[in-house]
Amino acid sequence: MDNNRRLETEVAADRDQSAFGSLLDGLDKKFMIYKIDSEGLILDTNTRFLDKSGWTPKRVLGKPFKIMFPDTKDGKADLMKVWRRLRSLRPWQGDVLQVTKTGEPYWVSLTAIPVMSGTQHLYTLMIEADRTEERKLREKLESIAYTDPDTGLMNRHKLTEEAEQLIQTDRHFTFVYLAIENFHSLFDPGDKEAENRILSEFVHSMKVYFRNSRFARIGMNEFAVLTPLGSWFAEGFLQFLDEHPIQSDMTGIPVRVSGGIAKFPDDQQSFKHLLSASSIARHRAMRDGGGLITSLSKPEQRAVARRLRIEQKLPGALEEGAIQAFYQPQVDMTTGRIIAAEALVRWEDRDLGNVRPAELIPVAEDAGLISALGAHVIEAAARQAANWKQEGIGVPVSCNTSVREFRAGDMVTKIRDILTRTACPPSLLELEITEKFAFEAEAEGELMHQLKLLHDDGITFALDDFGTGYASFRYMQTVPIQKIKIGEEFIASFSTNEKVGRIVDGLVRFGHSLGLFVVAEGVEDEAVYQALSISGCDAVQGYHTGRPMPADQFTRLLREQALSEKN
Ligand code: G
Ligand code: G
Ligand code: MN
Repeated sequence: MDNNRRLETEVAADRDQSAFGSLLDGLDKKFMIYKIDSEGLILDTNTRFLDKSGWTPKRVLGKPFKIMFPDTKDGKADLMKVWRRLRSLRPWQGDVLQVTKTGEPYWVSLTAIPVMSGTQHLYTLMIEADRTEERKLREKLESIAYTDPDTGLMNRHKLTEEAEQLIQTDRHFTFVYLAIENFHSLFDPGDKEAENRILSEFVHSMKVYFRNSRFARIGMNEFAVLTPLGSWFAEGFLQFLDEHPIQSDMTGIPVRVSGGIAKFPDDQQSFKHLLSASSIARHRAMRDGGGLITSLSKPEQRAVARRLRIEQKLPGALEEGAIQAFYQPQVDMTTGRIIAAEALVRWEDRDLGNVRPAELIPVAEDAGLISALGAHVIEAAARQAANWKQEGIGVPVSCNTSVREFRAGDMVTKIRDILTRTACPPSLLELEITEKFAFEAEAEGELMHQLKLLHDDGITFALDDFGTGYASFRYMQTVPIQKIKIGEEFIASFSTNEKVGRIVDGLVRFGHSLGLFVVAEGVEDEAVYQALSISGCDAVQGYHTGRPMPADQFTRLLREQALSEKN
């Protein structure tokens, strides 16, 4: 650097100094401040910094600022983060742990600002606010948030984090779900002391048996163990409990334990899956009489994994329009005309393959997605019905519903919105409800109210799977139904089983006596068709008269029908 240039920088530095002067005065009162040069050496400090850090100016000036960071892995990582940023002359802000001269840790919120004069780096200002109290409070809150107060074990929240950490670092482990089945019969209700004694004894047994493992309490009487030990070892815990019964007041306590095991990564590959698979195994163990720790078979493990994959992919599939409605014709027995289309949900996924409704609907219900799924199908069906009407080949569409969609509360608004949006008249929409649904609606004013409102709008209702549910017909008087659909369970053995034949005859007559339209479902061949015809059944739906099919195929059928009627 020539003389002129040096002079320029010094002048700039002076100007800078004075500009900062008053600003620094203000900061000085509130913050710990020091300056470092471009090598990271400490140039200057204020008094607050010296008070907190325990350094004297004589000792600290000229030392590398890395002395402020603890000599630990985290400390070094923090230091590197800050330093890398400052070396590229960009400011850094964040919370870091610092140490005093004698090694006492304290938290600060650090703002590090490289001060420039033009392109020249003058120094870096390190401004720190003490965060130790906040940190202490936060750590205390975290420990409360992470531990079960009765046992001191981790809670479910912390367990999730721990397990996910193991999974991320690809560490093999066994997930053991344990439950004391007879927990509540082991002490008098309200005897908190006895309850805690039993808990602590049980926890002690777990800790003695499962070495090098992590334990969590995940329910009143439920625990989880993350252990590197194998499943055969986990199963042995029951024998250990037999041989070393847990004690209270010198007497053995007859705990009955059941459990489920799932291994990472052999059985399941995520925490949710491990929890689900082990919980299902545990419930089955309990159902089979308890006193058993067991795991699911390979096919069952796969079923759990598939179920959760369905749950995970469903929202995306709904958004992308991967879920469609297929349509199956209902055919009038006297005229042979298609008089309605039942909309049936279909989902073909690249990984999952064909997700059948029987699989999909229960998952959607459990995952709280049934309303979204139902609305999606109803909207597609209503739009289709409006199109057919426009073309002059209109038939009503019939949509399946789940009682949970109505329990969500806004079903009426939702359906009205759909009909408005799709320009589908209410008379072209039929909703199928199950007997179970009708039975519950009869007792629940809120459900009944919704059915009535929709019925008043002109929407019709069909009772699906009739005869297979509840042998209670009281709802027939109050629930607004216009149609019954006799379930395929009956129809399948109709022509071969005389008793079933008489039941179907009876169901048809029963329906007619109430003035209802009767449809038979699952009609697969001519013999059944003929027998139903003799019974006086009004319409059929089944493979014999048409399988569920995509909309365009159904449209062709309707066009052909319209053509043949013109001729
Ligand atoms: O098409 P499939 O036979 O696989 O249908 C099985 C079951 O799924 C049937 O009982 C049918 O009522 C139900 N289902 C089909 N589509 C829907 C739908 O969109 N919503 C609801 N809630 N159930 C449906
Ligand atoms: O429960 P619900 O009635 O909504 O179920 C109708 C289901 O029955 C449809 O999913 C359809 O796939 C199926 N289905 C339709 N026709 C036949 C048939 O002729 N035989 C059998 N086994 N199933 C049928
Ligand atoms: Mn149906």
